[in-house]
Amino acid sequence: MKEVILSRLMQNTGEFIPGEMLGAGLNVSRTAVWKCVRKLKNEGYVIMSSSRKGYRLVSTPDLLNVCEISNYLNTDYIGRQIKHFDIIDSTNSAARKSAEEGCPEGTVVTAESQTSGRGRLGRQWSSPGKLGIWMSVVLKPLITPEEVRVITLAASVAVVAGIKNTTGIKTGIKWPNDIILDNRKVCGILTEMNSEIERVNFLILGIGLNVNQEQGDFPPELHNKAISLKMHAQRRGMAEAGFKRSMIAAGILSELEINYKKVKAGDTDDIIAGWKLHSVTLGKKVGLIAKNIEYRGVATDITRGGKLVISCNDGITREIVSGEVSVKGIMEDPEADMNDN
Ligand code: BT5
Repeated sequence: MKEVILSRLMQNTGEFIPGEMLGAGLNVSRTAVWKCVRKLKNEGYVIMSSSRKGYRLVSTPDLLNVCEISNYLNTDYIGRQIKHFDIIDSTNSAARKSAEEGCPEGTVVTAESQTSGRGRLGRQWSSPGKLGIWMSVVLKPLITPEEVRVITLAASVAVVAGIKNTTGIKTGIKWPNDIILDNRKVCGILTEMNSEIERVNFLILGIGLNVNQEQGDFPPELHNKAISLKMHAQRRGMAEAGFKRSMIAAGILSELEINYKKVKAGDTDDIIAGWKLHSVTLGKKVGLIAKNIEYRGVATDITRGGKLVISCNDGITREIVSGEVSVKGIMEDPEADMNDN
């Protein structure tokens, strides 16, 4: 009911709507409508009430709920169903639960903050309240687990395009899933799957994007590694007040659907080309660890299947499927990543 009332208010922003019209067809009393409006006001919506004229929406808060995101969304199915939480352990865990319960493909889980946001290999993801985009998308592609890699690449390309389209900020991609801004990490992507040997049952694509944090909002250990879009913009004397997260989230979801449709149609050349275009890894000196052995070399290419090609100093060219690759000069401390694993 709250969502219907909010969307009616939003469709008529700036105009008064009588209480009966707001609740029309919902089979609810005027008091129930009033209580609902009070709940919305508590969430940060500024709504004027007049006993004669009804209710008028004056301004909306920056929340990652379905009404706010739908306002900017341009998709057929990704993000058409959104489960929004004020606080949750991890949107990836909630999305997995929804997928297990049979939610439709494209369902998105968003949260204003996460208490146990996670990265790969059990690492923590800092997710403070209302400052970033913490969201997970449920996908059900008819592919093998092998092919999932390309979807992570497609998601990286979508994040870069979504950020560019909505804020004008250009970011880069560090293989395979870090989005980099001013040599620091602005976004991480965590792909988790439920699969059998030959077939993926569902994928959870978790996206964590730092939007409006200030330096002090990050834990000290991330001060040299992490950045938000707002910190970048402030350095350039723009966007003092921060960015609208719902608009950026919708921009990313819209780009994600475009890329996901390409992957489903077997058209991955475009994705790989987009990835190469924005890569901060290709052409750089890299370090990598494979089977506990450390190699150094230069990243030269990415294969159609999403493997990173490294021309190693020992004269051998290796294709890397996963694992950590540190890029010299990106995120200050290339050795740290290598020792993490
Ligand atoms: C990632 O892991 O980069 C994937 C992060 C995915 C987070 C999203 S949020 C929505 C969804 N729900 C979840 O529970 N997770 C996903 P990885 O490559 O392993 O990087 C983790 C490392 O990044 C940490 O060990 C820190 O060094 C660093 N880190 C943690 N929080 C950060 C932040 N907010 N910004 C930048 N770096 C961060």
